[in-house]
Amino acid sequence: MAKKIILDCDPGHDDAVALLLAHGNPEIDLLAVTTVFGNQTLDKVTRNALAVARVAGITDVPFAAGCARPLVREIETAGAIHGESGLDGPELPEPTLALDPRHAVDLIIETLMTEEPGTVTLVPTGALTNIAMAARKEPRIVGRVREVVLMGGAYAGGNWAPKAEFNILADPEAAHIVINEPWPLTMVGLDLTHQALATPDVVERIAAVGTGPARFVVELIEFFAQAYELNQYFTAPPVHDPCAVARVIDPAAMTTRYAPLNVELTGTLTRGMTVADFRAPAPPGCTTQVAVDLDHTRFWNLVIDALQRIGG
Ligand SMILES: [Ca+2]
Repeated sequence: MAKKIILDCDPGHDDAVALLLAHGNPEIDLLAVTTVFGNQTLDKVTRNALAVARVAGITDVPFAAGCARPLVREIETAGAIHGESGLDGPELPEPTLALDPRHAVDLIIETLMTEEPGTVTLVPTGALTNIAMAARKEPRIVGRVREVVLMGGAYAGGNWAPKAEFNILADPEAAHIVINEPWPLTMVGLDLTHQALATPDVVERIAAVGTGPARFVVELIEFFAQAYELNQYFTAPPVHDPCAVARVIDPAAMTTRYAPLNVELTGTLTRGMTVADFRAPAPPGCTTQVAVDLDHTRFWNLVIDALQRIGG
């Protein structure tokens, strides 16, 4: 049976790859795509999501725009990594899909309250504002979600601050809400996604698919590679967000570890840090896992297989 997911994203180069993977993989039933500010402003990332929908040939999935700013802090975007559009590099097609009129928070709630309890996985790959708002507006969703598999955070080091990852630092209070709800939650953080490098052999394999969507991904990765080389000294860029989708498709593509997890809200140097407690085996009933090791080949095989299935 296909695994039902809601992808809550801020495209974003790696969000675009996550969306293509979710659409192209036959084991995923993509119920909805929701957008949140983050890599760029809400207007830009929403337009980008609809442009990627056109590239992927997605016509039957509702796309809804969500929160335009964090719960407490001021908005900060990631133009240095994703460019002025949020998806610089390839030429973006004019969207053909119309935006769903509902707010993302309402679409998330309505989907979870309609689907069979325990069947829908939330896959947030941006700031956690929409998910936190949904949990506060309709607390019953917490018991109905199968799992939250989020890209964000890190238990070792950060990227937007020495100890904080961008998605969590973008809205630490929202992350605090989401991580402290009792739903099963897997944090696919930088510890894992920095292993998802688009190495030259990977880019060659994607190019060899030879389709429009594959060329689109190659152009995304080329821009992303330059940005990561300039900003963070990577020789091949980490493609974070599809790792969360891959975890839902094929849990064995990565190892995880149960650990109590929380978010630092008040640290003067560490605000937005995700703190995992590895000092002892996780206590009984611990609901939070963190991703540790990625099977690089298995992960990229999933992405390439999805592109082959999408065709075009
Ligand atoms: Ca993202």
